[in-house]
Amino acid sequence: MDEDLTLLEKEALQEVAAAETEEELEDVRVRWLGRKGRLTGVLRSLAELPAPLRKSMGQKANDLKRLLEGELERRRQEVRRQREREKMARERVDVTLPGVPLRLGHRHPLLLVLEEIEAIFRSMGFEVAHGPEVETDLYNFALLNIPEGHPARDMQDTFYVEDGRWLLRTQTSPVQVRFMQSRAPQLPVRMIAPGRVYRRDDDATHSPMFHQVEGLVVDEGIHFGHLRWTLEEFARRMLGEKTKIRLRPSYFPFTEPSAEVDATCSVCGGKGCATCKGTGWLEILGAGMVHPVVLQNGGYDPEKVSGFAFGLGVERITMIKYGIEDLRLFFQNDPRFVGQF
Ligand code: 2NM
Repeated sequence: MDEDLTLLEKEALQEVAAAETEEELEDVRVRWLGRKGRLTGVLRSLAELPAPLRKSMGQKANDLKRLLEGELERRRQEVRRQREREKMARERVDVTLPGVPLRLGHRHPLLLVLEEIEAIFRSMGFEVAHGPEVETDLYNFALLNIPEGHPARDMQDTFYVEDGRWLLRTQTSPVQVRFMQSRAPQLPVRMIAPGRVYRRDDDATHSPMFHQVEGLVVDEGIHFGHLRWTLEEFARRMLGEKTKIRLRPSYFPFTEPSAEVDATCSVCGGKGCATCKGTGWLEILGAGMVHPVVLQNGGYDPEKVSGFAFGLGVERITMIKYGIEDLRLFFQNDPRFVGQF
């Protein structure tokens, strides 16, 4: 029986050492220590032995049981570590390889320039106000002194919505009327109204939707000199400090007098080139002294206050600033174009 236990120990330990997986180890455990296991059988049969032999055999058999349990556990951990090492080797990654480049998002050139325009006017004390893109005839036209029958009101030029009570604003000046009405009679008013506007135009130089910034200053004693300085300062900050402006007489229903404002060409510096068609000048915006009727519609007394206003196209300013020749590039959103700014 002594001899038997030594043989059993050898055999059991060999099986443990030969097991390559946790499943195989579990099979070994069941085969030896399970309910019908070989060592379990030995321990059970001790009861039939005479007392002195039972004691020494019992001792040895129990020692073997503990040894086997210990070896099973040791081998289980060994197998588990081995499997982990194999997995690591299999899944090895070279962390020094270059990563997959992320394509970062960026501002659209129009937004970039719009933000620049806003920053320039904010620094001069202007507020930035927004308003609805779907407007009424009253705010888009009537209150701005644009009479019934004016060509701008034509179906050919304006997008009307439903029965003609609503329209897509053709300019952001309705925002300025709303702003004056909400402020009057407080002074001063210094604000710009940026946003999308809509006109029934579509060719190489006109888009049915484009972006405008209109500005408005109202206070006691505002005169044409304030307009001129403000717009020259804007042109210098936007297009370069050497930029000069010139004003040509013009007509808008909501201003009197009115002017078209040109800046010295930022491509040739005023010498004359293809961009400015040899003139040295580029038209950048329209402006004028706010018409008394418009001030009145805004809630201000034109006998006591005066104001100037201007309107510019963000697409146009962006094309001048970056030398972009085709307006349609802004709306095609080709990443090769919009990613350059
Ligand atoms: C322009 C040109 C001239 C203008 C006028 C007003 C308002 F609301 F005060 F009457 N806002 N914007 C204005 C004046 C706009 O765009 C070329």
